[in-house]
Amino acid sequence: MNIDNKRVLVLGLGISGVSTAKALTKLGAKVVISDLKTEEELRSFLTEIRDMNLETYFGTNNVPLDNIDLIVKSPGIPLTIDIIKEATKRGIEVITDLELAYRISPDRNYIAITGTNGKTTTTTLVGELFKGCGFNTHVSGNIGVGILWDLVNSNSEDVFVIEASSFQLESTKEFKPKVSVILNITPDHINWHRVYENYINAKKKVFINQASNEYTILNYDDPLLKEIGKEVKSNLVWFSVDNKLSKGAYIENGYVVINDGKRIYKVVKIEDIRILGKHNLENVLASVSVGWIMGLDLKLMGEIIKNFKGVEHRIEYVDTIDGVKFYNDSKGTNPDASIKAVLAVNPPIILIAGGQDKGSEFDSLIESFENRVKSLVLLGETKEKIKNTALKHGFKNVHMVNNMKEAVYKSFQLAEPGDSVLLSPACASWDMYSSFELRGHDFKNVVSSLKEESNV
Ligand code: UMA
Repeated sequence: MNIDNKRVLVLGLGISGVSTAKALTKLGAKVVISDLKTEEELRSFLTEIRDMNLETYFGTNNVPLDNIDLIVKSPGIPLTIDIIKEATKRGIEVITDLELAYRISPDRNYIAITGTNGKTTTTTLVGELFKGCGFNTHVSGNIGVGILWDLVNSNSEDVFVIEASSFQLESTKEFKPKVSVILNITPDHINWHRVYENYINAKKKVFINQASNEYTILNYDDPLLKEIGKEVKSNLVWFSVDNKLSKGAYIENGYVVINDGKRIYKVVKIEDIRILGKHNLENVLASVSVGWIMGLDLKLMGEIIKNFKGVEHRIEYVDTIDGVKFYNDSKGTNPDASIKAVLAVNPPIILIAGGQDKGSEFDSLIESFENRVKSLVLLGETKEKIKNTALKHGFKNVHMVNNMKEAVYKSFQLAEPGDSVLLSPACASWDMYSSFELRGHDFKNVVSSLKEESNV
């Protein structure tokens, strides 16, 4: 796609908007920017693009659409807002940066990883595998600086490991990676996608355009993905924690192995893997499958996996105070992610949960408590909803708090030596914070002040 001299509206000036505006300017497009936030609120983002000659609309998304050739929207902006509806009526295309990256350079080594949970850990680990095996690698998409700025500063043989969110995938049309991965699918972002089916369809777009010279990697243990596998037209590769496969990645005699259909290769011993929980084994199996398909050295991959300590805000060990261990799983932004954290951390657990209401149900989370979670400390918009679900299931040890400081102090008061305090909200952060990262940092800061106070 030739973008030179095209008039492109970049809707939303967050991380992806800045990356898109910079890349489009470099490619010779005439860039128009719009964001609902004011210039003052966008100051930190504007410093990055201040020397560029851009037409700007702040505090509004009402931009005159005459002469706009294309709209690239921030992934989180819903397709239902007025300007997008008007653009669609006029036949102006609305896409996300992921689609634009593909259209500008369709022949790149794109590896796109999606799923409800585990995306960031898997994307990061796959990035480490390629880097460790000597490839010039860009880890981008839902993490990093935005794919377009990476793309315009890359070489044709570079590898792009992309964390693809359902928001990004929803607005793709032609996008087609060399390798796609879906880790798992459970209900999430229902408030944005309106119904679960739309969310599933967005995820399927990661492989839907792929053909016989490309690869799709799916989780054999996920019943929905087993069904979805029937729709795959590229080379389908399965991975499984629970089953032995005639071809693919799985667990055998305490090792992660690859079966290429003729021989079985040991990659890494399970006890040498540092990231906790069964879900992380799935992430390792998916990562190993990508590496195998792309011809990476299996032994070297094993060494890299042994050294991989995981990602911040994903069941991240924070500290121990008076024998109580604290874990930050702020990225546990849906019930399924939090169930995985509850199953991974050592019980007895005091769970801190609650946040923005995405339309999720919390029954399965409460059911996962069994003998693992002893107390539930709740904050945020969903605290009443989660409390009512807990009581319905007969779980009565529930404590309501107003902020992170109260949550951490209350949890510490409820804990005994040997217990684990786990922040895994099962909800988005956007009711109290601008990102899950800030929520996780707040948790870690409060834990650190608690430690200082208890050492006095
Ligand atoms: N805005 C408008 N009009 C609207 C709505 C929003 O102008 O109607 C503006 C907002 O004021 C804001 C901008 O659009 O200034 C968009 O900001 P954003 O934070 O939504 O987007 P980015 O900063 O570009 O971040 C996005 C991803 N955010 C979302 O998908 C919501 C980031 O994922 C991603 O890291 C970044 O692009 C780089 O690619 C975050 C996320 O939470 C981590 N993702 C969700 C998740 O992981 O569950 C999908």
